[in-house]
Amino acid sequence: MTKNLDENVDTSQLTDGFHLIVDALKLNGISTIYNVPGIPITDLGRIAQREGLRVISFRHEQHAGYAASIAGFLTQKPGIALTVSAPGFLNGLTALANATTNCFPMILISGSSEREIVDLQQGDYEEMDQLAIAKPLCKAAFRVLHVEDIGIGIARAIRAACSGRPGGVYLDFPAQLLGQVMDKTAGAESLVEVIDPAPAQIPSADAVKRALDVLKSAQKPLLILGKGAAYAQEDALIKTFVEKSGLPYLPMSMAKGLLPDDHAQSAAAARSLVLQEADVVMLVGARLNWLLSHGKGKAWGDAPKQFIHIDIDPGEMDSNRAITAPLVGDIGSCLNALSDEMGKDWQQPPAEWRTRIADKKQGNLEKMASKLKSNAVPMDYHGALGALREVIKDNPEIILVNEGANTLDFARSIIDIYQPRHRLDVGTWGVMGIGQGAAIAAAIETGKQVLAVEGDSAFGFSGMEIETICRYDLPVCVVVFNNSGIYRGTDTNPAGSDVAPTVFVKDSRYELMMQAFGGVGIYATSPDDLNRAVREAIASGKPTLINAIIDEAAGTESGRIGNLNPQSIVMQQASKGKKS
Ligand code: OXT
Ligand code: ADP
Ligand code: MG
Repeated sequence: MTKNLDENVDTSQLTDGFHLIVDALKLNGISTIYNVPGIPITDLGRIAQREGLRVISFRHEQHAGYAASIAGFLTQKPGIALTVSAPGFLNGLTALANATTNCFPMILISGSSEREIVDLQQGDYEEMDQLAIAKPLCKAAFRVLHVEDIGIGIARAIRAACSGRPGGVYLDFPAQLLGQVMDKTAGAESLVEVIDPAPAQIPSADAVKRALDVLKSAQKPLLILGKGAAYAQEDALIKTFVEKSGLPYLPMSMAKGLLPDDHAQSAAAARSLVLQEADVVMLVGARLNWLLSHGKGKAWGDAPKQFIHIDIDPGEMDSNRAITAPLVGDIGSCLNALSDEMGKDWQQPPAEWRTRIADKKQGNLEKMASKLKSNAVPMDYHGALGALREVIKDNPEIILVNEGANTLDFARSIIDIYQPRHRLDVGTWGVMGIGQGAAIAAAIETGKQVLAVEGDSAFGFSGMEIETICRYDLPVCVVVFNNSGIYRGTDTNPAGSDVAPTVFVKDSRYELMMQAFGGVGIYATSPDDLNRAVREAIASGKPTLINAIIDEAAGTESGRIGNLNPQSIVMQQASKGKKS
């Protein structure tokens, strides 16, 4: 069926790899491609744009990849990243692996070099066995060699990305494939529209009963909502379940806003207490990984616990702790089944437990409220974030993007989120560099105003993408928390003239970067300045970068996860010696 180019062929009856890829994506409801052009995929981007897809070109593939993964998280459709071969592919691979780790559906499409030359390792242009390299880093990886298989290849990629636990998929399109031609009608017939890419997974009746029995036995129940719950887009059902059950809940960072953070049942401001004292913990779309201290140790206290775990992936059960009541299925089906079974005899959690949480919460909220009033100049984290907290409170439809160490950890507890999927952050890997990619995808996919709050180090990983923000004139306001360094700007080097490894150029004028591309750049030294500048950015919707000057000494090493830095007796003795 595949035809070679021939001057005498009637080309009006032919199609080619380029067009079939675009047609297959369109047939499956894909509307945007995040890419960096170059050999061999430049024309693919051009044709996609001509055929009505939105093609957003980045300055670096990693950020196109992060954008695609966030598009996947926000829409439940695989975000598409498109890269050139070897180096472009490798640049995109970090984002693909990150998408898989975070359970976001994404497809990385890369052009690749000639198979015959690559396999004989004869030194082709950008030679690399990309399929083999991608395989261990993603959920599935496919290569298409024949133009008539493009439809099936894209269908397999979509299904693999979206079904079960979502993740990243690699799709390898050798350059030759793009130029292959075939009969137009046969080409159209070869395309596949994926029906029901994420089929419901209904939990067994036994599992539902078991979970409910355990939940009913609880004296101190706790619900933990993770970003899987945010991804599931069962917002109304989750809210109804939480309110009907009366369970206190903890939102993981990207589940904030699933219910508004000021909800009476939120136990976020009593986190340590509820983790330590709960006797039954029900996890909904959250893993017992490092972010939850693996469900054991000091953070979880000594009280014996039973776990109920709702997850679409059966392999997640018992991964860190024994799960008394595994409930395997999609969140919608599981919560519907639980709600049906709860019936009229459901009892609210004991009043004593609810009061204990409310008291602890009140204390922490009051402590926080007084710190947020800080008007210090240079700003501390509470003063600066207190200003941003008010902006989000007044504009709850804004999507917050957040990365950094102190900038991340303080913002997570200070800035309340009021709507589902309105907080995007560093996710399961704590990865720096998601900032601009996530902001761009959020603006493109939702059309909403985005506020990206980033440490100065975090910003640096994707800083050049502010040109992308300006080029597409996106309503993104980036606030760089400038403390002249990673964690702090105060480290010194006792041994030489180089600056300490964590310190940056002092008094950096990040706002001028935005001005260089025609956006608005503002220098802000006080919470009032910051408040005013962000509100102006929102009112104008213009690309804006605010350089927010933060006290160099205000942060702590690694934010709230300093305990994860390796310790040694030798280091401790050395630092004791230094102090004495
Ligand atoms: O209950 P207690 O009393 O304990 O109190 C808790 C809550 O109850 C309370 N709370 C509240 N009180 C009042 N009101 C409200 N509303 C409220 N809400 C909560 O507050 C406390 C704390 O609550 P929280 O935050 O919920 O709980 P906790 O204990 O912190 O939670 C634990 C965790 C683990 C869930 C949480 O800490 C978490 O999610 N952490 C994520 C941390 C993370 O991912 N960090 C990023 C990585 S750090 C590091 O690796 C960095 N690098 C290296 C690097 C990376 N990452 N990537 C790449 C590609 N290359 C290199 C780098 C380079 S960070 C970094 C740059 C840093 O420098 P920047 O300049 O960017 O940033 P700055 O630090 O600002 O300079
Ligand atoms: P967090 O970091 O917020 O704790 P995780 O990324 O660790 O969240 O966990 C998300 C979990 O949600 C994953 O284990 C994933 O399998 C699960 N998940 C994703 N989508 C669904 C869904 N529709 N139904 C059930 N579980 C889901
Ligand atoms: Mg910093």
